[in-house]
Amino acid sequence: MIQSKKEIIRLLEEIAIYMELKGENPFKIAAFRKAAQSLETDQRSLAEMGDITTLSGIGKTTGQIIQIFLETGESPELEALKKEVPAGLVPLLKVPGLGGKKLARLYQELGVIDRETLLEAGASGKIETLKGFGKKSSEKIIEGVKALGERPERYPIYEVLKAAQKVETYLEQIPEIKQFQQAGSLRRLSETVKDMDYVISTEQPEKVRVALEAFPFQSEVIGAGDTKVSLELALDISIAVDFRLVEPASFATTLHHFTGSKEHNIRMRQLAKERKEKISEYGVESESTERKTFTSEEAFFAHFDLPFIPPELRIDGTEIDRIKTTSPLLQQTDIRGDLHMHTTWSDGAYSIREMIEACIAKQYDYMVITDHGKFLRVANGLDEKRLRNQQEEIRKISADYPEIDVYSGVEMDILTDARLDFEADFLQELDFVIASIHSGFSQTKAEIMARLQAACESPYVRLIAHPTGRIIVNRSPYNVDVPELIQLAKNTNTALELNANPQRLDLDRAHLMLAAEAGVKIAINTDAHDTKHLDFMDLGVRAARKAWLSPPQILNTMTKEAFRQFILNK
Ligand code: DGT
Ligand code: CA
Ligand code: ZN
Repeated sequence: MIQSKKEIIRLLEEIAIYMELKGENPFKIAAFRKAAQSLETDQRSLAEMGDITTLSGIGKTTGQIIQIFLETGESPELEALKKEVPAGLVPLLKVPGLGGKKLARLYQELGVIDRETLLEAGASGKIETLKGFGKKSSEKIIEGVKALGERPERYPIYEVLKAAQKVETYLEQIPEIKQFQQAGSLRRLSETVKDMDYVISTEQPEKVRVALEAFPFQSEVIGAGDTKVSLELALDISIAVDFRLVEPASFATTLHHFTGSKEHNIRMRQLAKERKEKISEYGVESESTERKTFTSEEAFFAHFDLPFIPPELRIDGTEIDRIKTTSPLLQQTDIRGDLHMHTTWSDGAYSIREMIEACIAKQYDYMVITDHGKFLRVANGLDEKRLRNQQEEIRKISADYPEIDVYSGVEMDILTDARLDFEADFLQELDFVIASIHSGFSQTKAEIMARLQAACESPYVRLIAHPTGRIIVNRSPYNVDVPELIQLAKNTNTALELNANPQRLDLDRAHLMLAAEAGVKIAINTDAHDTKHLDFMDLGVRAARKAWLSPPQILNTMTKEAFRQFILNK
């Protein structure tokens, strides 16, 4: 079990926060913060640091906690703290002006344990009577809580994926659960999700219900019966989750039903009706036969003479017809390499060697190291000299790993005046050049398009990364005319990225379909800044399938040899 540096830092910070809420000794709390800070400022990756428990800035207790976390991936100290502090307190830390110290006092002195009790304390005028709070700050806190409390209608998928991991870790250790599966918009990889859905197969729903009611990170049980348990979770986001409990025989049809989409379900039901059958969450019925159940969704679709329709394609019902004539869709195993990733040379958390070994673990045939270029100073971007050194280093290290071809590239900025960050002569020395925009987001369409055109027209730029710059829900795309970019890419034989980071998924579905139709190659890349981020490839593949993409349209499905030729053939 290997934990990343960032995870250790987060662990230490989380421990500090919970200790603060609990009202622990400030010196103890400070020790955790100090340790987190000294890890953060250290440039080396975890492995390069060796035994981090001996670093100055990391005390004996902290060292032991880190040691256990490194060995087991768990922290009994943090878990114990979490049990002592009400789960409803943690989301309140997001209220402006309400740090751990102040919140701890509200908890200890006024019995505040969640949003409701905090609002009550405010309404009754108790907050302003506390020493150091006053009327002004009490009003500000209440305002903040109210703003926070109006929870958004829908959450971006990456927030929900994080919450889902916590949920699933918990489900995995309930012995009476035979099988569980995500459903709803989460399983369909929608960009935003209103609430989470799970289907659970069990022969002992009563026991599972009790276990679910004891889920640790929740603010309330919304409802609980033997077929459905609904909780309001208090994780980084406060989101509802519905668990459907079903007997094993009906698992496949219930899963299909609660995966949706609603439009997909309606179309499936029409299809059944035409055959004088009826689909319910429990199976397929007809007048002449008993209710039929299925061992898998594949078998369910096969019953209607359909191939398996991947959940991410269950959108508006038209997929049910289109799936019959489509070429084989992209699978995880079609991906032969990752062409966009960062190392400790710029703002990545892992060394070249660590990234190589992580890509080997993914059984890739090739990979490209693409740290940031010099323009991105905040990311410790590399100038010509450092890039040359890095290339030498990559060549040297990769000699130890004959099983994978490691290419040296760069993620080069397209400057605001449409110049590129490096001269053509220099770019020629690199194996693979990615160009992208990280500045001038408010420029006009003409300015943005001039920049993208300059990048596409450079003979050395092979790929435009995260072409629209959007962050799902949180940042709109810059002023890019995607159809025009697709034409530019086509004319210059430049590939466009499907950035698989769940905050981005950029290009999106509609644009991927346009690009594919135009015959522009798509590269699905993780843009990993951490070995764990390489796992985003799975999301990237699903996002590509959502756009009906098949292997020949994807740059990084090329064989090792074909990709080598592609690199050589500048
Ligand atoms: P969300 O939660 O808004 O992000 O999107 P979903 O698709 O997860 O919607 P949700 O949670 O209301 O329901 C989960 C699935 O259950 C939905 O995709 C299809 C199925 N479902 C729910 N209500 C209905 C309904 O009234 N008719 C049909 N045919 N299916 C439904
Ligand atoms: Ca849902
Ligand atoms: Zn980038």
